[in-house]
Amino acid sequence: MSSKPLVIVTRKLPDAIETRMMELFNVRLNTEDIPLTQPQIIEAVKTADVLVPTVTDRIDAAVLSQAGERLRLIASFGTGVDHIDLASARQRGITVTNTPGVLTEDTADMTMTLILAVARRLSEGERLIRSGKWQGWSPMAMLGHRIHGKRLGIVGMGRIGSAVARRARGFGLSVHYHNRRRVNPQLEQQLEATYWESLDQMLSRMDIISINCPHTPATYHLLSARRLKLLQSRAYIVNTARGEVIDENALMRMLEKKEIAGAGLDVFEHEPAINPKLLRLDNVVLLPHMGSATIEGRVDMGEKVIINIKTFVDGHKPPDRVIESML
Ligand code: 8YV
Repeated sequence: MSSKPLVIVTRKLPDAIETRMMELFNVRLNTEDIPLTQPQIIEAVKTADVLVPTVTDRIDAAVLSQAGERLRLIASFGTGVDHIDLASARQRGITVTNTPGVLTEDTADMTMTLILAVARRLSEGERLIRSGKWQGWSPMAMLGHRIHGKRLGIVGMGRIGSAVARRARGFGLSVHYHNRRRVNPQLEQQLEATYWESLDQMLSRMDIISINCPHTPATYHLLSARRLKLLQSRAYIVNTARGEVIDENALMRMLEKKEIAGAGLDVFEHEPAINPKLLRLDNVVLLPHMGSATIEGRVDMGEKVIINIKTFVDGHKPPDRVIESML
């Protein structure tokens, strides 16, 4: 690869990141931040040495089948990689990297925010004030539920799940989790977390469920209609991971019928499309995929992208290689 590889960045990134990229690489930016169409993405993979996509770009098998010989690295800006067909990338010898670790704390903060917002009816209260219809305090108005002393079941005890667990203890929640693999005993002890090998059994006993696993073929609709039915009617569910992990239609039907108490959703199955029925429900808090949206986080993500590209270009293994079996 030449000393200045052609790096194509699909979305607007923080100025400091873009400037550094300009110094290091022959870079094509998207300062207008208009998402690329599929033909534009195909054009990009045909010409770039390195592609820097985000969650809003679909880098599927059809796109990768048209990738040029020059494309050796996809340095994704983000942690989740479900927008990239990893198997096709591997077959074509294209390295894929992501930006893990730097959005852990922000995403865990947003998970706690959603737990509190749903249980304490934050959005409803805000809507009441803005509607101009608030008549003043009353003892029985806007009653939510206490979270202190409740059971939180974390689905996916990776970096973000563990960061949620640490916060949850501070709020007096007891921490439970389901993960493909049990975490090491020290961490379990430190988090005072109870491991459930059976997701079904955990779901039926929790007051709050938090989704913190990646979306992979194995976790698509992990929270299926059948599993959602296992939840208690007083349970809340929050999702800051990926919409596809929950069967959104089934969840919505249960919320409509009050078969579960509420949901806090930062991600959606077909985002940016939102099922209009969800918008009509009071017992949901809806956010526009902003779990990691801090300026500090975005700069750190950009730094990671730069380090991954630079290391790769210099002939070394980039630190954040995504290996399918790790997901
Ligand atoms: C990012 C995310 O903002 O990193 C992820 O997996 O879901 C988001 O928080 C987004 O992916 C950036 O591409």
